[in-house]
Amino acid sequence: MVSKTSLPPKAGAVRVRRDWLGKGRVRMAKTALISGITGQDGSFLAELLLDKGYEVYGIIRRSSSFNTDRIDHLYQDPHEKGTRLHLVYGDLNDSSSLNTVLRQIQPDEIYNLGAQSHVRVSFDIPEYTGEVTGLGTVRLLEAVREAGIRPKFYQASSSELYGKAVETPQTETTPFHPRSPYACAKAYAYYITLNYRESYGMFACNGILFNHESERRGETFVSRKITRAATRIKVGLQEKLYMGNLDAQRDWGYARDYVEAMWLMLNAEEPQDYVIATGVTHSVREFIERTFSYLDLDWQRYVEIDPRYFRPAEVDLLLGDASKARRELGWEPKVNFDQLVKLMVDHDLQLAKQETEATEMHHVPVAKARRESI
Ligand code: NAP
Ligand code: G4F
Repeated sequence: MVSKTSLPPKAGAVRVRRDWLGKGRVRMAKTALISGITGQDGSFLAELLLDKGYEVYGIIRRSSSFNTDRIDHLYQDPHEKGTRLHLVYGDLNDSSSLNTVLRQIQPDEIYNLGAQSHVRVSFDIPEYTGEVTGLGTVRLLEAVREAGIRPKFYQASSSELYGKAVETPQTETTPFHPRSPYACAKAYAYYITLNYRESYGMFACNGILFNHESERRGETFVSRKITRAATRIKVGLQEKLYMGNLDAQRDWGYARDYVEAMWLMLNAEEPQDYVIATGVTHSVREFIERTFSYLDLDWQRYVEIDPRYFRPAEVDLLLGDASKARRELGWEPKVNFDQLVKLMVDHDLQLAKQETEATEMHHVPVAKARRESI
């Protein structure tokens, strides 16, 4: 259902709306705009909203190689009738593109998921992370005001805000202590979202989401780095897995469950901030053990520690209490830790087998690891 389309020409709000929909057509379905639609969460959210009958617009960045893998299965020839997923070019670092997109699409709901989202990388590019992950949010909020529209606004806030956590489990009232440039940028985004709710009466919510993973997780995040490496080791494509701090503990859930919470927040009576978590925490070591044991491998033979993967400041323990979301939104996670590991391993084992076949068929050299840099 994707149409890669350029935006209609700039014009007054009413005329654009009519141009956009085609002469004589009245917009009945709700319209959502997603920044970060090419990311893990963006792809699951797009599916959810399309299932609910929404017209979905996604902001994508220009890239020299295709970056829409996660949403390509939603593709539909734009010449066909009924296309409901549209991709528009824009960037959270570029106010004018956001102003244009907002003025022309006039969405009912905005999900701001776009970010430089890697904590370790944020230490390497702190300024850029601040621009996109922090200031990007105010650019989008200002574009809403500039367009003179009143959409509901979801901000992808993070459990990284708790950082050196002062209490466990963490709730909506636990004080923040960010431990990375990423978390500092997310703190700005959190407060500016709250500020626009209080200053302008916007229906703006922060979802404080704890770690959530899936078969679509970026391969440099720890869960997917582990499942990708272990399955490649299983089929003989890789020999070692180099890791950083195995003692860190995270509250890991399944991304598909978490995007549902985003939608529930924007469709509640009142705009509020919510913690979304499973309420169970595991160490990185446990994630490794569970993955390798599911594959009948002894992890200690394959895993080595490389100090380069340690962070200048670590977040030791995250464990969320999502009671408020359960009570007020009726939200609950459906996938537990074991099921999460299993579904990721099953998926990546297939991928590793395909990789082996492709390697044999085309006689290409085997990469020793997927990505060693982070
Ligand atoms: P992700 O897979 O890294 O996706 C990030 C998305 O942001 C991608 O679509 C990326 O586009 C886009 N993006 C990056 N820079 C941009 C820019 N300058 N302008 C516009 N878009 C830009 O992240 P995710 O795991 O789906 O997470 C979604 C959001 O939730 C992020 O804001 C993240 O920080 C936050 N969050 C995630 C978790 C988690 O555990 N997954 C937990 C709490 C909060 P490209 O594809 O072009 O790079
Ligand atoms: O998977 P990670 O890179 O995720 P992290 O830092 O918790 O951040 C993720 O979750 C946040 C929500 O709390 C999001 F806001 C954020 O956008 C992102 O999605 O690392 C998890 C833990 C860390 O303690 C890290 O030090 O795993 C540890 N770790 C140990 N070895 C490693 C590695 N992490 C990575 N990426 N690579 C390693 O080799």
